[in-house]
This record gives sequence, C-alpha cells and structure tokens, in this order.
Amino acid sequence: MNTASTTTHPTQTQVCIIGGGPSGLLLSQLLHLKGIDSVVLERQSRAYVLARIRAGVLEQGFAKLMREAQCGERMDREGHVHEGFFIAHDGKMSRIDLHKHADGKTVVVYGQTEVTRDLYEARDRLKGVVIHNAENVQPHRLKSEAPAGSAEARPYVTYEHEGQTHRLDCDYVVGADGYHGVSRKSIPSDVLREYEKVYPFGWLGVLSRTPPVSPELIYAKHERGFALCSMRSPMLSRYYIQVPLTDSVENWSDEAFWEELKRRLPPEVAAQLVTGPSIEKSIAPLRSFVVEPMRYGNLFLAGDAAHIVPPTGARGLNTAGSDIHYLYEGLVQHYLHGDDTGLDQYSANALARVWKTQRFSWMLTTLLHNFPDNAAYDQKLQQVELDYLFSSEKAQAALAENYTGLPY
Ligand code: RFL
Ligand code: PHB
Repeated sequence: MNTASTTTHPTQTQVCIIGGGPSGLLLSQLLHLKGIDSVVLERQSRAYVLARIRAGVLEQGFAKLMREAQCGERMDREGHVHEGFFIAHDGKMSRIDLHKHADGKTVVVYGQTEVTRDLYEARDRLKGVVIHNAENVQPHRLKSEAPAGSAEARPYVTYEHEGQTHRLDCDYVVGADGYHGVSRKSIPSDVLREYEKVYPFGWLGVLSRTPPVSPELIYAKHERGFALCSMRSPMLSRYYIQVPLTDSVENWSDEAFWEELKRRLPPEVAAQLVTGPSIEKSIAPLRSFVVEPMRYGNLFLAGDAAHIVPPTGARGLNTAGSDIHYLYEGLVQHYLHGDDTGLDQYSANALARVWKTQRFSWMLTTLLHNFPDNAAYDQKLQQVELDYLFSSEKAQAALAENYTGLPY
C-alpha cells in the first residue's frame, strides 16, 4: 500500500472528490490523465472498501471507461465475456441471447471489488492523492454570491484525519460518496426533489469458493421467491435469494441457504449445484431512489449518492459509470477548452439515462420477484409478461438492449 497517499494533505486542488468507491476513483483517474488535479477523500480504510462484495456484471460502456482510464488490463485478462443469461421460470430455463439481440453487445463478469482494486492501483501508480479514514468530511460554500472566479466564490472541504482538521480549497466538489454520504445532505432540502420506492424484501447474498452452477447467470422466478446464480470466476460463485426484510443473516445457516436456493431452481440445475462454506453472507434491502437535480452550485453528485436501483438489472455500478462519463466530459471541456456547456447540462444528461435504468430495474424486479401482497391479477400479469417475453424476439431485444447498456 502507498503510505504517501494516506498522509499527504494538499490545501488546494481543482476537483475535490468525496468518496473513494468506484465512481470517485474512476473520475479521479480519468481527470489525472487529462492533466486535471483532484483529491479523493474516503471515510473508510482501503481494506474496508476492498472487502465490500457488490456488483458483478459490467456493461460495455463501463468496461470502455476502465480501458480509457488505463485500468482495463486485468479486467480484459481475467473478466469473462457473457453473451447471454438465463431466466428460470415454470421449471424451465429460457435464454436471453444478448449477443444476437443487442447487435453483438455483451457484458463482462468482473467483480466490483476487482474494479476498485485496479482503480486504487492506478491511482497509486500515478501518485494520485487518496486520503483514507477522512472523518467528518464537510463541503462548504457550494454556492456563492461572490463574483465568479474570485477566491471568495471557491468552495472548500474540511475534514479530520488522525485528530487534525484540514481544509482543501477547490474549484468543484464531486459527491461520489454513495447513498449514505454527506454530499447529498449538504444540498438545501428545498432545492432537492427525492423519488423513492422501497420494495418489501431484500436479497440474501452468499459468496462461496465453489464452481458456478452454470456458465451463464441464472435469474430464477419461483413461487417461493426470486433467486440469482452469479459468479466471479471459475472457482468463486455468488448466489442470492429473495428474503423478507425481517430476516437477518444470523437466521440463515449455510445449509438453510443452499436448501432454499435449490428449491427455487429447476431440478436439473439444483442437482448440479456444488455447495460449500460461505465466505461472505449479507442482506441488502431493495430500493429505487433518485434525487433531482444532480448539481447544486459547484457540487456535482454522481453514482449511488444520487440514485439507487434494486440490483436485479445489474445497473447500479454501470449507471454510476455513465454519470462519470458525463461529468468527466464536462470537466475536460471546462478546463481544457473553457467551455461550460457540458457542466451546465450534466444533471439533465445524467438524469435522462438514470431514469431509463430506473425503469428497467423496476421492470425486471417486478417481473421476477414474489410480492407478498400481490393480488391474483398481478400474478397473472407477471406470467403473461414472461410468456410475451419468450414469444417475442422484439421483447427479448429490448431486454438485451437495456441489460448490455443504453448508449451514453
Ligand atoms: P459506493 O460504492 O457506495 O462508494 C461510495 C464511497 O464513499 C464513501 N463515503 C464517504 N467518504 C467520505 N466521507 C463521507 N461522509 C462518506 N460517506 C461515504 C464510502 O465509504 C464509499 O467508499 O458508491 P459508488 O462509487 O457510486 O458506486 C456505486 C456502486 O457501488 C453500486 O451502484 C453497485 O454496487 C450496485 N450493484 C450492482 N451494480 C451493477 O452495475 N452491477 C451489478 O451486478 C450490481 N450488483 C450491486 C449489486 C449492489 C449490491 N448491494 C450490496 C447494494 C449487488 C448488490 C448485492
Ligand atoms: C452479482 O454477481 O453480484 C450480481 C450479478 C447480477 C445482478 C446482481 C448482482 O443482477
């Protein structure tokens, strides 16, 4: 680990990025390659950030950004290109052919943990400043009446590190600090509009050192609840089952998890399932959330700080990637060409795509989960939606287009 990166405390930078998750690191790395200076302030230690198990599926746009950031080498070597996935329903397996239906587009199975590790290594290589264990991070003067360009108009960020308070002056603050971060909360509530939908269930996820049950992902709709068979590598599997929000991880032994997963899979798939001890087990509640606008004065929100999707469509990290694309372009236009059009349009451009991924994630979640209060009518609609999907090449093409990622 680069100890210098955790002990340097610059007092000035162009862009202060709050949050050292994938959004913040990716932006910082891309800006660096264009000669734009940034500092990343992360609340947690690097080990803590790298221990989080989250996304597994990258769309092509995200993979392209990783390559542009000179971080794509290991992803291209170790990631697995998937040309399709299965939806298990009514005891059978139906395949969505992404490659065929999305004009040759595919996805890459490569864990968010690895993405983050590659981004940290790249930041270290270029001597980028990432300050870990930054406590009580507070953005200030995000909007100022002072003349633009004057020292009094510039925002600054304060934070504590190893008992000392530091101040970092900057041109812009980027809030890439996730759903629970401080950035969104720094915007006056009368400026923000929040849209939220909370689902009456969560996902219990297990990571195990076992070979994946299928070479491609399986999304399973079952009367006992949804299940997902995913993977990280040929010897690392990731499985999820829908559980009530009242459940806790302690209630679920490994044996109980595997038994329940098997019940929700078609018998021939369940028979192939190799089980083993869990190396991670956690419950994530399912939520849809968007905040508008994604800019307030000199603060820009990006990624989970501004929007959350239920993980069903594998859109969260990928949508964070599209925010970073728009923000990066806007900042490059500003610093290299003196043109603020991209920054002025950031919120509108990012939100237009965010809402499309919200729609897709909601649709797939509604289609595949068991809703405790669903009337018989709603269950019939779920059934006919699946029948329609697998009877219509055009419906499969729409699914494939969204899953592989809408254009930026
Ligand atoms: P993150 O990853 O939450 O990073 C934010 C960082 O900010 C730090 N932070 C602060 N730092 C300083 N000061 C503060 N006050 C701070 N408050 C917070 C945090 O410590 C953290 O390091 O947000 P980011 O970078 O926007 O990235 C978003 C993604 O993490 C998220 O969208 C995905 O993980 C969602 N997701 C998936 N997305 C996909 O595209 N494909 C998938 O297959 C996929 N699967 C998933 C998922 C999320 C899941 N969970 C656990 C919600 C599967 C699951 C189960
Ligand atoms: C994962 O592998 O963690 C994963 C894959 C696909 C999803 C959600 C999560 O839709």
